[in-house]
Amino acid sequence: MKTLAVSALVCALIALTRAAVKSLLVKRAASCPPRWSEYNGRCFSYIPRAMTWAKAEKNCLSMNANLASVHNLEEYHEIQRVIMTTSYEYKESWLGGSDAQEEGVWLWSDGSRFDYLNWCPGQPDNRYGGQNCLQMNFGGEKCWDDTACNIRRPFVCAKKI
Ligand SMILES: [Ca+2]
Ligand SMILES: [Ca+2]
Repeated sequence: MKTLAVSALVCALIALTRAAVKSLLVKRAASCPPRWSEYNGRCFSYIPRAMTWAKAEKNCLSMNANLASVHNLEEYHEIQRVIMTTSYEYKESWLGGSDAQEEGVWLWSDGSRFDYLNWCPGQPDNRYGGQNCLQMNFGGEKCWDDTACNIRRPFVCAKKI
């Protein structure tokens, strides 16, 4: 009788585990909309149409996203890969960083912590006293530069799953 109870319990556990794994797999498959790529709990999309930083952010917002924030080198490489997949080059593109509210205080438009930096050497330099938006894939090192927010760049949107 005891053996029967134990094996029933084991069967129940196996069934539960299978159900949990299945629901995880199903959830995972349905996690990002078509043409968005999933990485580390977020969905990323490269929009090749060049526009100002603010228009780019509004465009992302219309898709329930923000301009992408970046929190480590692996994420940065993933965003570069997403751009490369569409444009076949490392195009200079907007990310969600800006110091428009206060010079030198960088914030991500999605409200996350500015906890990772990949500035190019000598950047951010706020050149001509008016560079408040963050473009990626800048220069030979494909790193970050602050530039004028009203120039037009393609951009990367990101949203949580
Ligand atoms: Ca600035
Ligand atoms: Ca600059």
